[in-house]
Amino acid sequence: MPANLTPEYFKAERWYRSAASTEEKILALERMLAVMPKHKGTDHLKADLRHKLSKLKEAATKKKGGKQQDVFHVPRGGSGQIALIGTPNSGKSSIVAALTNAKANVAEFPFATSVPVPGMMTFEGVAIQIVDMPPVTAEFVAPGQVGTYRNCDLIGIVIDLSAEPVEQMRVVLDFLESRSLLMDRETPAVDEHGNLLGKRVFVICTKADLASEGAFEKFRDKWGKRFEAVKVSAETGEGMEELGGFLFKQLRIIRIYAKPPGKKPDMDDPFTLPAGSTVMDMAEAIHRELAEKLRFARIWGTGVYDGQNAQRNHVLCDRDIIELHFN
Ligand SMILES: Nc1nc2c(ncn2[C@@H]2O[C@H](COP(=O)(O)OP(=O)(O)O)[C@@H](O)[C@H]2O)c(=O)[nH]1
Ligand SMILES: [Mg+2]
Repeated sequence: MPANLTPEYFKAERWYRSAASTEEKILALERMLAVMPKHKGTDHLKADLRHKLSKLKEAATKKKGGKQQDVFHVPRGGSGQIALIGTPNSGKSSIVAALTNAKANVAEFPFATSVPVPGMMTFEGVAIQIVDMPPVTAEFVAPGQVGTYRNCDLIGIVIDLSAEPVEQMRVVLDFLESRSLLMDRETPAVDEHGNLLGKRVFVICTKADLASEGAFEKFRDKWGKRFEAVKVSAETGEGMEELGGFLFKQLRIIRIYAKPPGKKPDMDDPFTLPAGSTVMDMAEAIHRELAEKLRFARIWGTGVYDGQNAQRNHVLCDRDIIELHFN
């Protein structure tokens, strides 16, 4: 491994290794090539990556004419994937359209959305993927839909506050519970080996502009203990600004900024790790093999004095800045 590859490079490399599709692999490789330091020591690696890239591009063009892919498999992107769920017309597509770059299909008629549509939003430098979904009803669920939910990090129930929230919750929870997709304090969902199947779930109560006075409070009285809930309106924009922070909180991740020794940290492009991650987890996120050579870290942030030395098992906090020192 040539020396002086940067954290940025290793980040792109990690993206490449975790990429779920050929298209995503291509993007990651291009990123690796773009951020690679340019000098003699990297010539070999560069040639190697270019070779891989052209192979992948070839495969991608071939595949286009080939067999169809499962449209319900949505490759994960960003620091977390949130799949929405709700009954027809509850307001799912409007939320995805308001938050992300995706062309979600907002419509007055039900079943306008027939396949998952992923969109990407950013909250304070963190990319969060939101997936618009076909509706669920008591009678009909699109085949394949379960697969999308099985694969996501978090499920957001979208409730139309102006129309029978109790009935909507019944339909949605029926769907999730009957497929072991729901996890909360009352419902741990595990398979026979004890693996978790269920997802954490929260609720977005929308159409606040149409709802009757006190509808949200009533909803929270009934469901608040099991599910965190927010109130928004895609129409007036009420609550939409706070929604980004709420979604970030639901993902339970922390932002960590890498600082090369003697340089300023890149505050625009944090690494994201599960809450509770340690210095060693961060080192592994940058580069698995390099992590074993970690000698110590210096941290600027919460619960430490500036530049404090920290051991491998030190638990990091959201927004910490970390400088890693290797052997
Ligand atoms: N007044 C109001 N209408 C909304 C709001 N959100 C969605 N709608 C309307 O409700 C209908 C269904 O919305 P859509 O997002 O397509 O619902 P979906 O079927 O769950 O994806 C459309 O006519 C939207 O314009 C909202 O917050 N307020
Ligand atoms: Mg829709």
